[in-house]
Amino acid sequence: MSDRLSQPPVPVAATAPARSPDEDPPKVPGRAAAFAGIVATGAALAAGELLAGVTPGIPSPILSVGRLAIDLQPPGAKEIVVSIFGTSNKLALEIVTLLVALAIGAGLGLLARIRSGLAVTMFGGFVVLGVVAGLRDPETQPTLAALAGLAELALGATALDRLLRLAAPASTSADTAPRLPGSLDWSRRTLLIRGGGLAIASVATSAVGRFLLARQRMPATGPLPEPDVTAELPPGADLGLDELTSIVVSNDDFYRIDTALLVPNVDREAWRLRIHGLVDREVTLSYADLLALPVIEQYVTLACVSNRVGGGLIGNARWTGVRLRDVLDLAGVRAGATQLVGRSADGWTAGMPVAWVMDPEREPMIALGMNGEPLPREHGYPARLIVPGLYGYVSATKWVTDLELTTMEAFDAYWVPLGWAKEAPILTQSRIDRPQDNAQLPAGPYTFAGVAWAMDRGVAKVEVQVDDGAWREATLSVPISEATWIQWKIDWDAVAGNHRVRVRATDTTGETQTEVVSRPDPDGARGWHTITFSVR
Ligand SMILES: Nc1nc2c(c(=O)[nH]1)N[C@H]1C(S)=C(S)[C@@H](COP(=O)(O)O)O[C@H]1N2
Ligand SMILES: [Mo]
Repeated sequence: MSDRLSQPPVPVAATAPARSPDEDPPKVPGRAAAFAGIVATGAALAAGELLAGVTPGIPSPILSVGRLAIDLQPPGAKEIVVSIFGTSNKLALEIVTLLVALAIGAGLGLLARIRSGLAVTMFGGFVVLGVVAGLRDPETQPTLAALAGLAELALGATALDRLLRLAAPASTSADTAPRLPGSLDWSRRTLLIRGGGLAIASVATSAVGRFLLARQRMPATGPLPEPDVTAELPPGADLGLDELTSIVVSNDDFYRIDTALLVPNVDREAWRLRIHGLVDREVTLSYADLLALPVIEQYVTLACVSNRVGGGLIGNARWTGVRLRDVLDLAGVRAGATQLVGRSADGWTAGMPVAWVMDPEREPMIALGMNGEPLPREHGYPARLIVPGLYGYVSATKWVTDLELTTMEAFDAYWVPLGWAKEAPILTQSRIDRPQDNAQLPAGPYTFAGVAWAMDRGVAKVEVQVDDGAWREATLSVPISEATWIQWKIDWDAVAGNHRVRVRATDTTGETQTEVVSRPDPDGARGWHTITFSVR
């Protein structure tokens, strides 16, 4: 005792016993190590988000790995994910990706207690995975991505090392300090304060990064060309009932389906469309080259194969653009070509029969505008395919940059190996918009209404059945064309009780929808839409 007191004061750091390299590091409690791993991983990811936001060409690690997960998904996975999370499935995927990364971080923190070199190496391995996943995006600049990866690794490894040091039970000073039972010792409190601070800073940094990333991708639009051929809505095209989906869906309300976590950021001036494969001469067109062709306008209803009976993954818009056949003629389609493959700026593909595209009965187009505005970025700016009568996944390539003429046998597009049909014309369907399921209506006169479609054959009739009554034919809106949906309505005298209403459409080939409701895969949902409601 007296010996100790008589010693000259020394700096605290110097009292820590020096360790030789082969000595075991001080034992860090497991929870503290996992915490350190999570915080360090979060800091590295946050740095990645910030760098991606500040510098175009640097990929966001979370988005890159999420995109990889989408592309590597097993058949059927999308159906399950969409049925659980609906249209928030992309946000859900990002959150899951983040949680998995943080869980791995916890594991690395634990590993670092025993083998810190191995933990840092594995940390580096995950950073490399993130960078490699990012390289799959054509907008990524490899050198910048690699430098960003190094910075993320350096930050993560440093943070892990510092936090683990804090977590190590302090030697002399803490041993001598009196401890209240149950209280945190000083080193653990420092770990929580520093680690918590770093975690908060990481969340803030990520938010700034994402804000900047979104700003990078602000619409870079331009004037839409004046069409040489305009499309008019015939009088009576819209029945104008409230709660009934309008015959033309606004760009803001139009459904959106794609595999892109980040909407591709395509510059109209730099954009090119290459047409190659089984053609007489390969051509590459600029946006200005397209505008040298006649510009047309037409209404076409786009439908998603994943739409369930009664679902909303369908919409009708006025598209402005050039005829796809005019573009293909510039290259000259060779006789042996049976499949046209559209490829997007982010590597997605759709494949459709050449015969479908070449049929003079319909007018497939390269759309540049939607409802009188340049294509919104989410809907394919600056150019996309619109092919009447085919589901979107086999035709409607957004951000299209490449058209390849090949054979049906030679190539399977994106969704085909995942269990979806290779050829997918849109099935005849009808939907009840009013009333909504489980609605309560007052007794008295009521009008049932909805939409029906059979692109691009056209709807011949829509029939409605209340309870077990007779099928009655509904009044139809004036069709815009066979490439679009129609609205239907039918009056009814609502009587008290619980009721069921069903709808079925017949197309112009005479085919009526089948009754039994089936799942969307592999080639579109079938079955009559049914609504139950009560009148009191
Ligand atoms: N590049 C690209 N284009 C794409 C897709 C995609 O994932 N990537 N999805 C397709 C699908 S499945 C549909 S239903 C339509 C939807 O178009 P929209 O989002 O403009 O409504 O786009 C098609 N075009
Ligand atoms: Mo789709």
